[in-house]
Amino acid sequence: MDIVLYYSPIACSLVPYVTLTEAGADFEVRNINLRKGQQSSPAYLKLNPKHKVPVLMVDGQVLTENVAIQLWIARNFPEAKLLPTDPWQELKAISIMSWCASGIHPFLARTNARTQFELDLTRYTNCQAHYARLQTRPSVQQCLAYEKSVQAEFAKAA
Ligand SMILES: N[C@@H](CCC(=O)N[C@@H](CS)C(=O)NCC(=O)O)C(=O)O
Repeated sequence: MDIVLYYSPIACSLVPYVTLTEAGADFEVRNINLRKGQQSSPAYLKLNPKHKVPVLMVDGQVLTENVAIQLWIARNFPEAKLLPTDPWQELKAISIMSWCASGIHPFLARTNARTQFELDLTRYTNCQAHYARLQTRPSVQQCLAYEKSVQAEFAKAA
């Protein structure tokens, strides 16, 4: 299976980067520089007319939207147990992912444009604990290291 992830640093494309890594998938990453508007190039718009990352390409077929991409990864790498096997619990997990995609993400995207995420999270203790747990995952550490390397590469090219 040929898996390609279109990815940008500081963007929600880190989600499939992490889950593909958790799944042990062999995947190629193609970097998109959002600041340079590469998501609006004619070639990229053919892949995703919504001019967004992530895009997952599987054997030449294009899938967009993080929730769908997460479901594809979970279904194709069941041994990674990315989603609960109990049907109701699976739906609960999809419900949370949908809330992240349709509720939280659009808000953060607007906030990011104004303030670069300068949010005070002190009173959100569950959120902070979740963030701390995430930092301990090797897949997340790998993704953050990759993110830094791409940022450095983009800065050099600027
Ligand atoms: N609903 C989409 C949102 C994707 C999205 O908003 N991606 C942002 C980065 S986090 C993007 O590519 N923005 C570039 C643009 O809008 O031109 C998903 O869940 O995959």
